[in-house]
Amino acid sequence: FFSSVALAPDDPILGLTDAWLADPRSPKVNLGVGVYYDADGRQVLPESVMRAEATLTARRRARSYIPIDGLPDYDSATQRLVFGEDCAAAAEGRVVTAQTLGGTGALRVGADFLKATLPFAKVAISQPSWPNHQVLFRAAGFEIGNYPYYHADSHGVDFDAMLAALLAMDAGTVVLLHACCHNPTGADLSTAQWREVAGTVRDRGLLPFVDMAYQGFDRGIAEDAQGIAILLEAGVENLLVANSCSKSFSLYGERVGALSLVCASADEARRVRSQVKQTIRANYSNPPTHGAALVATILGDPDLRAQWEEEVGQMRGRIKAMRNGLVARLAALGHPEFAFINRQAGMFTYSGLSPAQVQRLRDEFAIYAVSSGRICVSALNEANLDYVADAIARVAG
Ligand code: PLP
Ligand code: TYF
Repeated sequence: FFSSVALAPDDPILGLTDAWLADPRSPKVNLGVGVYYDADGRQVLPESVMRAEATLTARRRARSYIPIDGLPDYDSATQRLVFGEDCAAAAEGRVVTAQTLGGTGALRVGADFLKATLPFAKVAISQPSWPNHQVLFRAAGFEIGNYPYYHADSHGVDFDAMLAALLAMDAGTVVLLHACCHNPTGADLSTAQWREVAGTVRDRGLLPFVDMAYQGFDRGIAEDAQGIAILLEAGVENLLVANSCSKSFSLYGERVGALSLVCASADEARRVRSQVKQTIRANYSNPPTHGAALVATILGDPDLRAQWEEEVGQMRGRIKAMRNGLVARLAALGHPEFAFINRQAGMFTYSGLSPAQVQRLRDEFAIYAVSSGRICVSALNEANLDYVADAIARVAG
């Protein structure tokens, strides 16, 4: 039965970790996958998460099934995290939030819901984007197009080209936007640019789907969600948000995220929720308990929440310090042209290195990066910064 099954390619990012693990050389550095590492190169278990864990353990909860759309406390706390405390749409009962299996699950449930609701819609994704965006929307059955986003020379957003593309899209096109910390480029829209995008999306009748996987990693919790608030202020009637707690709570493997859908009325929201639940039911029935319970515990306790925000701030600060460190070392090695790295937001730098240069980093220095030139800055630390900067300077010529 399976004799004709072809070998599928490895995930272009997760596959790098396997190759790095199998590499016997020392030193070796994994700058591939977007995971936060601390100053000692270790993944972190935030203190706030550990304290929430202790609270949950003491409660000795039975692990019953939870609702199809997730833990109510988690859903409401996440909704406030994503939309802010004073969101009119939320107060009017127009926002549906459903716990999902990470941000990926939110994107897929959202894509399945959209395919069932708007079967002929096109989907537009930034060029470039996280490769899984294509994978997920294609798997849901969509035809996918790209809109120009990145300007290689300025290392920023090619805003004129992006806006022209939005203006040329068919009404009803689903436009995937990164809320902050654009993956892979680290180039984000400014507040003024968000306002223009919001007005254009509204006037052209486009449907925004905002992916927020790095809330808190650029400027702060509310600041990084500004695009969502701006879209709503502009009067965009419908909007989807996929948010992830993987990075911000360091809960990667617990698979915690949420899909939120802004609707035109509370009645519409009731109907939309019923369909989202149908989609979830047909996939995995209901989500897991533990990660969402941790997040709900943290967000529901002012003390834990303050500690968590502080811990996110520390991660953000360390990444910025590593950007600075890399830029300074490269400048000292005769490469001041990498100064743009300090202007990029989030976990990644889109270094501009070619696939051949990335291959040299791997072959000659056991440094693994994504072939697009994307480097995970949070994998840098004082112990490997000189080594990495020196290798980049060598391959950059
Ligand atoms: N969206 C983007 C842009 C990401 O970089 C990631 C990274 O993991 C995700 C979504 C998915 O997050 P999760 O790991 O929570 O599924
Ligand atoms: O872009 C990244 O590195 C993260 C992690 O299939 C990731 O978003 C990468 C690939 C993938 C799932 C998660």
